[in-house]
Amino acid sequence: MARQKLSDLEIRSSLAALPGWEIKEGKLYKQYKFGTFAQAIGWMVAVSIYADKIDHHPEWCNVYNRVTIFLVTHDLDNSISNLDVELAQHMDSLAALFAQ
Ligand code: H2B
Repeated sequence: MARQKLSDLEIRSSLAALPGWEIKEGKLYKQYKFGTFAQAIGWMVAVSIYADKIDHHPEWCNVYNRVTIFLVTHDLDNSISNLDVELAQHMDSLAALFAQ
């Protein structure tokens, strides 16, 4: 799918439908807290399969049961694109399958 830079208005309206997501350092940002380390890693593996499929990869960091995420599009001068929003939506859907 093509990457397309989003306008500030498009980013704001996308955020309205993405609970817990915010803009930090010019990137889409969220921190998830799972019940256990295994749930956090299981979710990361599920997300990885999807991220690779759409060729759009998160910047993320895991510490025990927490995962900190930053999403941005390097190919578009580090702007926020439709693929960042799509990946954020998919992360939330998959998180619902893992206990938090
Ligand atoms: N992931 C993210 N988050 N942003 C990108 O711009 C990006 C990517 N570009 N994954 C892709 C890979 C690009 O490097 C390859 C060549 O398609």
